[in-house]
Amino acid sequence: MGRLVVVSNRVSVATDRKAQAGGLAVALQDALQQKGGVWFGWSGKVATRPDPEPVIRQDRKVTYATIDLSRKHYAEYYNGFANRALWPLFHYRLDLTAFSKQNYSSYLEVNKLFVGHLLPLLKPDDLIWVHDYHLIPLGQELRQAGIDRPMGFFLHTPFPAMEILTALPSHRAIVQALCAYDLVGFHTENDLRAFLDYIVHEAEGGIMGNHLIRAFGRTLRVEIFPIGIDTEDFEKLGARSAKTKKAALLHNLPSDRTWLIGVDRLDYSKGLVERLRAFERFLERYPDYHGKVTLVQIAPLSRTEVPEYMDIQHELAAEIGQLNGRFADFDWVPINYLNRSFKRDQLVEFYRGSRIGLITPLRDGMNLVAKEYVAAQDSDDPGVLVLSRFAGAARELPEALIVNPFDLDGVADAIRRAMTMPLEERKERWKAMIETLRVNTLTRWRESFLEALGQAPYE
Ligand code: ADQ
Repeated sequence: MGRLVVVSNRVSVATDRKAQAGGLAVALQDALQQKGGVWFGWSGKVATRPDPEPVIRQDRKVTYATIDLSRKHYAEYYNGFANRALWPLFHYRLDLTAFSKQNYSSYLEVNKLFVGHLLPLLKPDDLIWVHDYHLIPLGQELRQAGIDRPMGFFLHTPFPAMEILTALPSHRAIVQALCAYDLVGFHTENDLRAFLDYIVHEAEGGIMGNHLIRAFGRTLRVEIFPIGIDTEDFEKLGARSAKTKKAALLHNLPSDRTWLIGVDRLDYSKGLVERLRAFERFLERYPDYHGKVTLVQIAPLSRTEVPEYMDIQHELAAEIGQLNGRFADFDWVPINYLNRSFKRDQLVEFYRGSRIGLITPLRDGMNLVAKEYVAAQDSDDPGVLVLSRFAGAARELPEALIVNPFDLDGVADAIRRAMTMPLEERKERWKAMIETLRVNTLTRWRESFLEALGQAPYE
């Protein structure tokens, strides 16, 4: 059996599993330790010297290779092209998308550079799995370097509709690069449909059935692999947190208060401003709830060097100030806003202690928080998930209260409905959701992708 080679923008080196909030990192590490292999990517640091070399660390069967980015590449490849062109575009934010030829050149350059450093680490029968929008051209570069091993790519963001994607000057090159892989995975049918639409109508490609397509002179497999969570772990942590009954944030606060929770990286795709406005609409329309409900919004800062992220941070702070100023009382603030990260067990305490999980992104590839919220609930008294129709998770969790985050009245009504939902209905909806999550786990996601990749080449 071949080794596994994972390439992703960031590498999570296995040191302390418990400290890792991200389940994805653990899932990939488990696969790497089982099969042996390499995890290659950016170290997260900016180089202090020119021409940085990878730092190699060996942990049992896995080689971790991380490389610093030059200041120029950090600005142009990471902040410039990945986070100011592809990220907003893939999240349907053409208004926030900034294209530049220079940034695109750096993007290609970094992908080529990564390949140059990866090649000496490869063995003849490796399976190669590349992750996310930062590294789309990596497979094509590997092919050009003569690697003909099975290569898979998984996109963690949405894949945008053709009309949006074609606004990117290099759209054709990007899709052609995707077609250099043997297997391309998406979260949802929507993403896959958008991709196929492009293949047929822009790339003169064809759909051959059995998940196979033909485009740019290659045959590849394209399929959906909805990412899951470690459901069992979240269920266990949820049960444990109920026993300790001391959610760090919640335990000193009035017990007659109902909590709504939102947990998101501070990103414009997460719909935070719209969420606050919807909550404000709820407070305007249902004054009986004044003094009784608080929205706890956890939003650690993210990509702070990108101007659009500074803007959203300011906008959010202003919105919260205005809202709290308008409604707060001596003994009540409507919004509790926390710009920090928490350990997984603390997050679970917040999830479990909150009557409503308010997860309303404007666009999201999947949204794991929605799944984590459900898994952490008490089966005898579960909370209600209010979930945006534009999160990939809505496809798998139709029993949530599905909302349109742009429709403030609709979200306000859903909050009210969740507040008054009878126990029987809450239990019924929760049961259907947890059953799905127990089947579609993170392990299943990883195994099904690797199984499909193991069958390549498909011709
Ligand atoms: P993200 O945009 O980061 O991921 P999400 O899927 O919600 O979004 O994952 C966030 C993860 O970070 C969750 O596991 C959550 O528990 C954790 N997290 C969030 N806030 C935290 C905090 N304050 N402290 C600690 N942990 C926190 C991208 C895509 C998503 C896709 C995932 C996986 O944008 O759409 O679901 O990748 O493919």
